[in-house]
Amino acid sequence: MHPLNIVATAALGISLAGSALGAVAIRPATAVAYRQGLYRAILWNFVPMSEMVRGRLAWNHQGFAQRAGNVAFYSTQLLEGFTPGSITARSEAKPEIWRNWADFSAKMKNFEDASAKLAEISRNGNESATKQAFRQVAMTCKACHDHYRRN
Ligand code: ASC
Repeated sequence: MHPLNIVATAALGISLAGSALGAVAIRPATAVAYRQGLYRAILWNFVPMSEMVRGRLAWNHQGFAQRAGNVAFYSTQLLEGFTPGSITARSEAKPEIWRNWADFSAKMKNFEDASAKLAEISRNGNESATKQAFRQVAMTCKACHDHYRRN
């Protein structure tokens, strides 16, 4: 394929995936790679926050707030990556996600809301309030993983 055609195809895929017409054929492997990329980016930011909360890394209020903002931003982009039935050998997603979509998306919303709250609270710089809000976010991670992630 001509390189410009590849660019055009990619642009079309992105614009349609972002629209309400989610029926466009996105390969499962593409969706899995997209959401795993986001989860890795979230983890990249989450681990240093976790280390600060546990006192294993020096408390850095600005660094924490920056990472919390990153997680809040990424969190809002996860759900669209769960295109219907997109499971591959690499995926840790369980089919229960699509059988319980209302519950899954509500749990995802809890993660988004808790992350937004953490980003806001951490900007204010109160260490104990930030730690408390971080634990709330971690619980929303776990709530989903317990039901909808393999392993
Ligand atoms: C992590 C991680 C998760 C969450 C979860 C919070 O660091 O990899 O999946 O935190 O364990 O309970």
